[in-house]
Amino acid sequence: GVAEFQLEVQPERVPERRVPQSLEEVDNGQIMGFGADLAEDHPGFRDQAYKDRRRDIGNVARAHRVGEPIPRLEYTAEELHVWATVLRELKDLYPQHACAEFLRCLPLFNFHEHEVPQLEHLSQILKRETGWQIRPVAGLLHPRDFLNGLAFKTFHSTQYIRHPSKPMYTPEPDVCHELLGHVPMLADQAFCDMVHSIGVASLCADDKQIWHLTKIYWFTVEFGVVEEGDEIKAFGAGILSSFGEMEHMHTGRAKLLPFDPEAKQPKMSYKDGYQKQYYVLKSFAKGAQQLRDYCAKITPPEVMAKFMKPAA
Ligand code: HBI
Ligand code: FE
Repeated sequence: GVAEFQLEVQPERVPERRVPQSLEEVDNGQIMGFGADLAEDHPGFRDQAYKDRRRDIGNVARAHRVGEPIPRLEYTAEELHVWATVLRELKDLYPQHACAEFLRCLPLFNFHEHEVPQLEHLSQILKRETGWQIRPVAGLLHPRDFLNGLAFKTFHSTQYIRHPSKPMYTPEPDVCHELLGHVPMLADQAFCDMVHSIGVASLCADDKQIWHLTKIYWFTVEFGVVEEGDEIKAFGAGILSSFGEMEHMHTGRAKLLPFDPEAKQPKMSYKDGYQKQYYVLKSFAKGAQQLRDYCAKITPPEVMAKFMKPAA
């Protein structure tokens, strides 16, 4: 299956300017997906006050500069209610479905129903635990920019919240998905090492390789599961931030595939319901090693040397 995908990178064909040398050079202003007017299938499409609020919060992200603290956002009572509803629904499912690393890291953030957490506070906890940080972003970033951020140990996070009419659904990342799904895992070092390799691999990737990495990201960071004894537990944010996807995983209806970053990647389901297959990791240490090997194959040695610590 490996030969199906051309993994050999031709560095001279990748324009030098495409490789960011610092986080400042990773563009966080080019948003894809839902623009200010949303779209007919977005729950907030007919709600002008929601659109205005989402745009204002997006502008806070646009104005943010690397190195400055992320501005505090005062959430409204209605927004807090959405956060509380989502947290209440999900937190009872974690002991049964979430992986041990998620359960170990979750209490570090002390999420509770009385307050929507502030990105700056969470970013400081991550810096202390793993050296990662959060950078605010106005919406769905271009995959190249999003993946490049990971090379700088930076997770781009939205700061607005989903529409109150559908607390258990969002067609785009929102603060509930980012904080409940992604942030706890980013306090685990082996998980971070794995994600960092995806980021470094993206730096010199051509567009075809970016698409391959997007799928790798999708089937690990968003929808990955990991072996624990004879069970599988979730670590992907798309599972851990979705009541329905967690139940779906538990039914065992989806096909389980061994994680293989070099294989042609499965089909992503983003408009047609739950995933039809999940990748199963043996462990995060093993996954990190697999991704490091993949990354080394498509990344020039000098870029590897600059961005990766030598293997332990
Ligand atoms: N942008 N803000 C944001 N959040 C994501 O999770 C995200 C993104 N852009 C692209 C993306 N995820 C994935 O499709 C992969 O390209 C990484
Ligand atoms: Fe996500």
